[in-house]
Amino acid sequence: MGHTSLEKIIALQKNTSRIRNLCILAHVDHGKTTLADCLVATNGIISSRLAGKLRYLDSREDEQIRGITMKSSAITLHYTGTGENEYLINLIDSPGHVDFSSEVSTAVRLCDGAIVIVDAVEGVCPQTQVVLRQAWLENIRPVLVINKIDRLIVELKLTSQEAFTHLQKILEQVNAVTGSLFTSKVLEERAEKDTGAQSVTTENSAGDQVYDWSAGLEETDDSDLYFSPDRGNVVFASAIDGWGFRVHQFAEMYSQKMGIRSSVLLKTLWGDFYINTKAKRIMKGAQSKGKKPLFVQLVLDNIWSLYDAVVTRRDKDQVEKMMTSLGIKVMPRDLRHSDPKVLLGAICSQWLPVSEAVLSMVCEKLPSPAEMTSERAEKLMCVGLRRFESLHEKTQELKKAFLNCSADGTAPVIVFVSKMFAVDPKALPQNKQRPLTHEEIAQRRELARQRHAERQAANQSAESPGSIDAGGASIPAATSSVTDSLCAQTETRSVKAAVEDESREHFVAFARVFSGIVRKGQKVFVLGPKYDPSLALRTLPEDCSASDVLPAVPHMACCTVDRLYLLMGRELEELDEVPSGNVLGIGGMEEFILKSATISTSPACPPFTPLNFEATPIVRVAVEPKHPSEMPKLVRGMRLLNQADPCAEVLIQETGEHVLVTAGEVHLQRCLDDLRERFAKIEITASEPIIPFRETVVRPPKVDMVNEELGKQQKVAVIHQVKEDSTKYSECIQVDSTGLVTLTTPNKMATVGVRAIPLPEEVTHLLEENMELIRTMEQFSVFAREGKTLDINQKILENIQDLKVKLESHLQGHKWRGAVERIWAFGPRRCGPNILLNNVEGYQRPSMWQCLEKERAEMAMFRDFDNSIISGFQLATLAGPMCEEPLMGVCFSVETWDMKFSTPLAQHVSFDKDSVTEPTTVNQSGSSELKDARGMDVSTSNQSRSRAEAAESSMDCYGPFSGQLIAAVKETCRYAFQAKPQRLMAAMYTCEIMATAEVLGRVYAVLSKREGRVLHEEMKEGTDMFIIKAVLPVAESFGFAEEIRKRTSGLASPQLVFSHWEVISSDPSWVPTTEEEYLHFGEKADSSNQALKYMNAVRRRKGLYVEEKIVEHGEKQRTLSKNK
Ligand SMILES: Nc1nc2c(ncn2[C@@H]2O[C@H](COP(=O)(O)OP(=O)(O)OP(=O)(O)O)[C@@H](O)[C@H]2O)c(=O)[nH]1
Ligand SMILES: [Mg+2]
Repeated sequence: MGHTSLEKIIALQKNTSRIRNLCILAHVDHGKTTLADCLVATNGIISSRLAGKLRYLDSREDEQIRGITMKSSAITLHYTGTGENEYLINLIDSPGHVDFSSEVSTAVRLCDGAIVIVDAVEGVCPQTQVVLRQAWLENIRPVLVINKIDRLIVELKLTSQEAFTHLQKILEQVNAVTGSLFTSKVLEERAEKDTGAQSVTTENSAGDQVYDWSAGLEETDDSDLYFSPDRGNVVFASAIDGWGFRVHQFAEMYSQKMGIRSSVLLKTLWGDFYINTKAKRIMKGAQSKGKKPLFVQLVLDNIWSLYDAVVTRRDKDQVEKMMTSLGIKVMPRDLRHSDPKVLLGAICSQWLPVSEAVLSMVCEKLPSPAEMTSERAEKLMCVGLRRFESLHEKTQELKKAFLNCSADGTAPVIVFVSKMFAVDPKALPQNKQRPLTHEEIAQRRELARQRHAERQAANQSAESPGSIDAGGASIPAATSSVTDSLCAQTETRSVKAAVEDESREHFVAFARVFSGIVRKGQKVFVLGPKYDPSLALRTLPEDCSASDVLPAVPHMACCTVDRLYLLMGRELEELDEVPSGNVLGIGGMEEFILKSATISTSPACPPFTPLNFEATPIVRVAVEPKHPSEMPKLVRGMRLLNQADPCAEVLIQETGEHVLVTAGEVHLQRCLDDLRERFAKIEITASEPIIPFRETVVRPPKVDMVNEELGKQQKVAVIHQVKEDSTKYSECIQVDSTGLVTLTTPNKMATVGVRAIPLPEEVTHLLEENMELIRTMEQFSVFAREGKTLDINQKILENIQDLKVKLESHLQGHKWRGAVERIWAFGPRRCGPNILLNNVEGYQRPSMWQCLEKERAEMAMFRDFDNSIISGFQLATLAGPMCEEPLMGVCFSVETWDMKFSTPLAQHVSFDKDSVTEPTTVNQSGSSELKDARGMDVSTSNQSRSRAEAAESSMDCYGPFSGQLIAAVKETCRYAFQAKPQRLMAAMYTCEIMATAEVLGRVYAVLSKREGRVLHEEMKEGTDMFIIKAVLPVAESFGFAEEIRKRTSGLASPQLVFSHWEVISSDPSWVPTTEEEYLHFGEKADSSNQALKYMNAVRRRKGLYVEEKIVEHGEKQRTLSKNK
């Protein structure tokens, strides 16, 4: 606990305006945990000598070994600012490594502000941009710390003047990122206003409302947004040496010395100003006049000379002189220490303590929980596409609770749990051995004495010993049978009881109270992310509470708050109640919450918007226990892991494999370690990472493999080959030379003709990016079919419109005329990057884009079995013919769809079974024919019933018709796909590698060995570092970071971020066809084909047939012409 008592913290928790919830965000290794150490040391939790070395918040062993943070953890600190103002600071340290960026999201959600750290040497890095964006998206206010300034002095050996220019550049870079975020937001808002105004004018036909069109970028005040030293939201620091300052500290210091007003100094210290000593005036234009800027002269020069004296020259006299002028005294042992950094630390921590600079900035510049903006409150309350105004009235009322952040007992309790973390049961306060206070020791002594006396009395009266009163507050009940009077033994027993409980994994919910007071033992509602308050309010009685007996409501559970904890880094302290505005831990929720949830006493509370995770889980491995009998343990362990990690996914594949999906290699390693040592506690083996691929078709290549143009002749040969292949197909399939595949269902009732067309790359990208929008459209269509309407937010409608326009602009040309309007479905899973196109003559179905239409078009109707076609397409796109991986960037155009039968009876048979595969198949809008069929069915005579049976039995051998149609469509799509040149697509990472010139060559070597491609390379200004941006296939990335680190002796360490899918240019099924190719590759063409290798590896893993010749000829193999 350090030197602040629990009572003090509890008292501070009640004063909402003095609470600051903040997280530390930065790129990996920029010094977050080191800075956190310095702040933690101010509370005496760790010694200030160890601050920066201990990395106290990296409590896991692997975090300490690897030197990176892997989870976010919170600690509560007490700070006394100027004027005896006391603050409570809930500090959350977050990881910077991309693999753990989901942990950043969980941290940011609970905070009101963030300290963004930037390394003074590396400057703005990819993750810095990401975290700034995350802070922005969550509407939390950032402050900046430029850290590691010592490196500019010691490593880069910059002069103070050079350092100033360098720091200015960094600040510009950071502000540029914020600026771009801001601009995009303003533009978005303006667009929103525009449409708002339009609707106003259309509604208000008199036109007396005047709308100010000029509102825009120029007018919006953005000055508060940027980081600027004179505004006090920037700290310059070296966390490791323990110093840091804001310019106003120097302004005050010099205003006395030089007799210049501190406000003037503050404005001019950071900028192009210099001091004219003769005139004693501050002048502008230091740079043009070749003068030393104020910041260099008054600030940096002091620091530079201190480093020079202490670290570089080790000039004792000089040091002593400086210390006396600063009025600092250090301990003699620090003065004598052989490591100059110790002395430096001792001086700096008194002169410019970093903790003071950072904490005072945080308290001044970051908002308290009570200052929640209305924008943020609405954002938190509106899940996805809902409009705030469309929420239930009672739900809307809760906005007040958010804004007030009131901690009085009557306010509804609203708590958000952003993650669940596993805690070692030994670390739980209830299981911990507390050092006893003096009174307690005395009390125990007294008790023991009493017991001793009792026993003696009992012995004397020759009676059996009576039971002992264990009701004393400090003696747990488990010791009731102890007859020995020694306290120590009592203690060990209680510990034992706790150990028995250890087999259960304890989870603590990482949460924050947004309104009300949570109390131990309180009954609350736990609301899942899909909970819908308006639905629940309809079913629940008015003014009900969680303690009532209530009917079951989906995604809602009632539970009792078991335990409340104060999060203190590695430790937890138990609390009885936590008022609004605080970060806390809640115990006993593991049964009710999987990863995140909203807790409230009001059923009107909406679930919070889901956290937005930046990382895409992409690396998957199959795990199994070393001893098969331990399977149940593994299953349990995986379940716990799933709960404990915000980003890891655990699934069971159809093959029965247990698969773990993680964000990257480091994350994977951590998950496996957790499984082994914590959750499953068994030995496990993990497969090689399962690498995802996508399958696609491309346009026929114009050149062959040796870059010779393909003539007509060869093209004809290829077509012949397709024809030859088609003889392999069963009789009901026809493939024509243009790739149109026609297939008839086994019962000969329906024929479909499908052609596969590659989608332009931009379209695929667009579809991928807008998955959510497509899902919304899909949902809208489903609702529309059921006759319901879905209220979609205006902004989302605009985005859909925008998507449509973009699609239209990319799908140009003869082939795509009117294609966007004729989109039938997207797939797989109805929202993927493939398109099903309706090119059936005379079939006008309701458009995909009907949510954009003001009134519904009456003309268009669904044909029967429309849904079977969609289902077939979904299946076909989910697993392609090459290696059963999902398709991407393929358009299936349905060109013919003939149904031979129209007798109502046959339809009746199929109608009934149609709904087996797709519950939404039944359409109400169009199938009047179908209704007739049913109507007739009711009144049919026996005769027609027997006809129906006959019809049914005649089709029985092929199964229900809709099923046949689904299978037929799927097969047609597959054949159509195969009729085109097929390619695999590989997942690609991007990485930014920073390396010095000496190791550049080696970095390139590793990259090219792993089929990476350098996108660009530039020199980082002011340093000797190069920044290389490259892309690398995920399939080749395992061990990449490690290899780079080794080859460059740890100088470069890349971070891999999933970026996109890329077509592998080589054809896996390629065989030489042209003369040149024969000449070049030999007739066997057995040189390595990367795509084929990948494809076969996937097929082998999935247990599919792999076409491979092991030995081609019995006799000694010929030496073929040299391959490339
Ligand atoms: N020279 C110098 N090194 C520093 C400074 N602050 C931190 N470091 C070093 O930078 C390395 C990374 O520091 P951490 O505090 O672990 O960085 P982090 O941002 O928490 O890293 P992650 O949590 O993994 O993202 C450590 O070796 C620190 O000693 C500083 O001010 N100057
Ligand atoms: Mg860290």
